[in-house]
Amino acid sequence: MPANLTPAYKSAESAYKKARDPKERLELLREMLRLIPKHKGTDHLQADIKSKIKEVTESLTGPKKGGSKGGPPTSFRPEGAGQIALVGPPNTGKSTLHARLTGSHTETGPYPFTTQFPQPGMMPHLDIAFQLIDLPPISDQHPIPWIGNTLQSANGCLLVVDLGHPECVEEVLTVLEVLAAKKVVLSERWPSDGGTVGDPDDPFTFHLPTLLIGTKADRSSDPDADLEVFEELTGCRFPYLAISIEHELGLDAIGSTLFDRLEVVRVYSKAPGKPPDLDKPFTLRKGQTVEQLAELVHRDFAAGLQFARVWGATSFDGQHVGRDHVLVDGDVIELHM
Ligand SMILES: Nc1nc2c(ncn2[C@@H]2O[C@H](COP(=O)(O)OP(=O)(O)O)[C@@H](O)[C@H]2O)c(=O)[nH]1
Ligand SMILES: [Mg+2]
Repeated sequence: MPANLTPAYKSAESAYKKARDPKERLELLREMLRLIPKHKGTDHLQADIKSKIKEVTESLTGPKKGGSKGGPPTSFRPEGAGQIALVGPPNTGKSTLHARLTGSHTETGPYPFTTQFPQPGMMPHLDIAFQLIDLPPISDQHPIPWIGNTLQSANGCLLVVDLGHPECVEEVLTVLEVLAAKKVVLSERWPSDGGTVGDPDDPFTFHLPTLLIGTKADRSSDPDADLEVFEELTGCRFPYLAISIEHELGLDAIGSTLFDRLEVVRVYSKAPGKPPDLDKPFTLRKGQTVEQLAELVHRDFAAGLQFARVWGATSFDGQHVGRDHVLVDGDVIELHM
């Protein structure tokens, strides 16, 4: 029996697929459930939506333990220029990397499964920051019930591997399988490649842009060659970087790669008659407009917006522009209400 989904339902579903904030996703899931035509042909989809609602609700309050709610939260509202999850097998250096890049004090150790719960932190890059989420190792021995849901708020992930470890290839293939079973597909496509392609018939399969990170490069004579061989053996085509915490190698490239691949655009706001605030840019994505900046500055600004003035690389100084004007990195904007 065909599902015969209505345009209103489809629009809620496509908003859900784009949403990153768990609270926003929860609202959109409820809207999907309200709007979905209630008949036999949508039984499966209705059940999927209900179980998603349960999952996201629980993730916001912490995982259930012994029937009662409690424990740390397992999903996070994205902050900064993008949310990036640290994914990988045990002992590859995820927490060490997280601590080095964010200044966090997440536990690290020479034994597996030191990290139990997700740990957010901010990683500065230029005058912005990315949110890095450290995660427990992914393996088939220690299932993590909330992992699929936690990853859904991410804009991308770092797949952290230790190429010096003899079982590296098998372990990473297991990570990919475990995630696929949770409907999370690690994808080599980033927004800079035109974005990931989802399955139009399955709103709950999630494609996560992935950057492969080969750690402990201090132990290898040719870490880039190792990564190339690794991709051949696994059939993966992720963009990759070799790094070492011990030798401070390749660390800056992580921020700049994320910046480019996510197509981050920094925009500086300015009040009329005042100098621009060059300390704290707003972060948008390539192709976003004055209207989307206004929404970021204040919820009600977009509605009352009359025009804007722009100082930047693709406009003459103080140029008047409308709400559909596309912003570029480094633009200074004055919003007129
Ligand atoms: N030689 C070397 N060891 C590292 C590097 N990064 C992490 N390690 C070590 O790898 C082990 C596992 O690190 P940890 O961050 O706890 O791994 P996680 O399980 O992936 O979070 C620790 O003993 C770290 O000191 C590195 O760049 N070089
Ligand atoms: Mg760890």
